[in-house]
Amino acid sequence: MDQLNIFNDEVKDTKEHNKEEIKKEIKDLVEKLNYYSHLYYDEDNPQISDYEYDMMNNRLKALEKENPELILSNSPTQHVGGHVKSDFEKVTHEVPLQSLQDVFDFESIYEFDKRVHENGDTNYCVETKIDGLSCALKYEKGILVQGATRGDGNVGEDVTANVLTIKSIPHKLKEPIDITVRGEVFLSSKDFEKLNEEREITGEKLFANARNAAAGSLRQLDSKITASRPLDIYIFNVQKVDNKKFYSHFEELEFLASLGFNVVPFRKLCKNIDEAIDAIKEIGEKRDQLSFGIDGAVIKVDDLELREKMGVTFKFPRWAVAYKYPPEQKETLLKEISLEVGRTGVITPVAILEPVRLAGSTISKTTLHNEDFIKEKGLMIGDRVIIQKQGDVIPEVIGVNKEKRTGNEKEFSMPSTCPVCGAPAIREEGEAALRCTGIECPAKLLQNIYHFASKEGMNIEGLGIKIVEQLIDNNLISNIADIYDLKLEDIKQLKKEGTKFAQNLVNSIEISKNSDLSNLICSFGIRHVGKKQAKILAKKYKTLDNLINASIEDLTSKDGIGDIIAQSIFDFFNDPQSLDLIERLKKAGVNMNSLVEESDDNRFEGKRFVLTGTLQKYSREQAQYIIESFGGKTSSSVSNKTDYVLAGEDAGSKLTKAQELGIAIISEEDFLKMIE
Ligand code: 0OX
Repeated sequence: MDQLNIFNDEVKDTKEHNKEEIKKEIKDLVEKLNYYSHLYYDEDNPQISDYEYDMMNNRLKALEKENPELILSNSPTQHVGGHVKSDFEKVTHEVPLQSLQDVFDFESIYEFDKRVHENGDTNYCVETKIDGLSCALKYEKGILVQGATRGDGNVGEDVTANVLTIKSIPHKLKEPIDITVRGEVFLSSKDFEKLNEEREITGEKLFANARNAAAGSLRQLDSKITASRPLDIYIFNVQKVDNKKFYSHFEELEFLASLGFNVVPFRKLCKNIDEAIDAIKEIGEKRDQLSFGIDGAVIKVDDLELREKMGVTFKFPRWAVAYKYPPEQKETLLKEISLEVGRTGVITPVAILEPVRLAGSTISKTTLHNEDFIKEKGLMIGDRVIIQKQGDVIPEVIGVNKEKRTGNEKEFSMPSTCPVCGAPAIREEGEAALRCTGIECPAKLLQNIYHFASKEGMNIEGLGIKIVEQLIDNNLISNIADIYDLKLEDIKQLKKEGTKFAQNLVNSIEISKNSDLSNLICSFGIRHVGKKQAKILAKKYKTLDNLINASIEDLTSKDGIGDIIAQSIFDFFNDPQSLDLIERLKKAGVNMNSLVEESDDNRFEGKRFVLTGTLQKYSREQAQYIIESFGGKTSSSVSNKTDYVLAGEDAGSKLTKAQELGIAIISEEDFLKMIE
């Protein structure tokens, strides 16, 4: 998706545009915002920064304000943000969890103050806006009975089992009261970095930022995974309380602290808007030293009666706004430019930087994309460069501080040969990328195997980049199919890795043989074929042989598969090397078919499963996939609505709960019969 000029935030003179252009721009913005919102909410995988999202959203709002007749019904401005993922039981919030109106400058804060004073006088409370996942916690007689995500603000997901694993959430309050509170679940910057380091070693996909790591950790169907992540929470609101009346928000926060909650740590009572702005500036200055990430500051009317009077719009409370800081920038030294070779042979220049803290993490390297990018920015080795974090996602070099040049800086040029295998490196016409032409380049092999084993591919847990590197270095694998010849003894001999690790890896290699056809197609790393295209192809062709034999015309007869993708698929399956690989995988016993053949077989329709313990034949994801393909649902916690609990080895508390509630418990064997 191409980049918009989102920083041009003002709608300067819409009259200059003709209506058609505006209509097109609105449509474009709505599509992009909905796409990014889907990635953010459903996939926990943001591709752009909050700042970029907000800027696009602002642009859309401004255009819609000027042209109300062009507002589209699917515009994100027409519905409250957020989605509800179907894997969890739904919870309807008794009191909605509202979201906040964003503002990007102090002028808008003064306007907010003016609106407030049209209704009355008040203090303000300024708080850090913690960058995590909003949740509601419900206590009855002081005992925690339910934890739910915000979802769309009205309906969230029941994550009680997971919330119970968070150490800083009290299970019992200091007073036996009925209360529902709201807070932000988050991971500290340190814990987030540690988690990503561990994931790099085990080969799991890295989280883009701490918020997604927190969301991904809380929205786990297996609460053991949540328990293994050091999630934390800060509480900032009373949603509902029985037999108590508060007059001030600040007083409410103090009461929450007295009940035993961790209350949002930066909270300042301000007498007027200037004090509030000072508090916002203070948070901005301290931002770097906070142990957790923030995505702004919140200003709230402190007087609760005035809040009542001001009320809400259809989307936001009128008595609070969120101030969003511009993205953080830092200057640092460009020490070196190194080269990385990717799966498709693309040679990418990478900036090696003097480490700096930026928006909650330490940055020591970042991509420079390609030769053109380096030229455009005029980068030289030894330069002082300005880096900016594009929305807590990827740090980007945005410019050079040329005034600080000493004359010792060195020009950089891309190589003519691959830095790994020495084969010629070429840049094809019309392409920005430089590619290694070596057929047996070890760097490509490394990345290919890593991709094959990734979650979107064959999901071989434990086969991370470091292990693949060791396996190649020890001559244990020189081809993807060699993975299936690995023996326990081979893995055991790898440095530092114990027997338990080796046994687990052998097990997940074995389980990966039962992956769905869509995973197998995706695992080949065919150019332009990702998870989405692989699913389309698996659904259409049902077996790998059918796909191998498909003509280009047949391939393009399916929505979502265009000419370029079809050609790439066709070329891949007509390459003898690919066919050799497929033959070897077949011999190793790798499944070559769709796990669920009949797409209209809805034998599990209306049935809700809970998975617990370890299965022998299928991974949790595979079992989940099968259930959903047959029209069933899976959820994380056992309740009266659960139809079956599928209990594998070492099943824990969910099994006990199912026994208590008299819910049907099925073994893996029973399940296999049910899906025959
Ligand atoms: C935060 C945070 C979020 C209460 C009513 C509207 C918004 N992420 O830290 N939300 C709120 O306030 C809610 N406060 C916060 N501190």
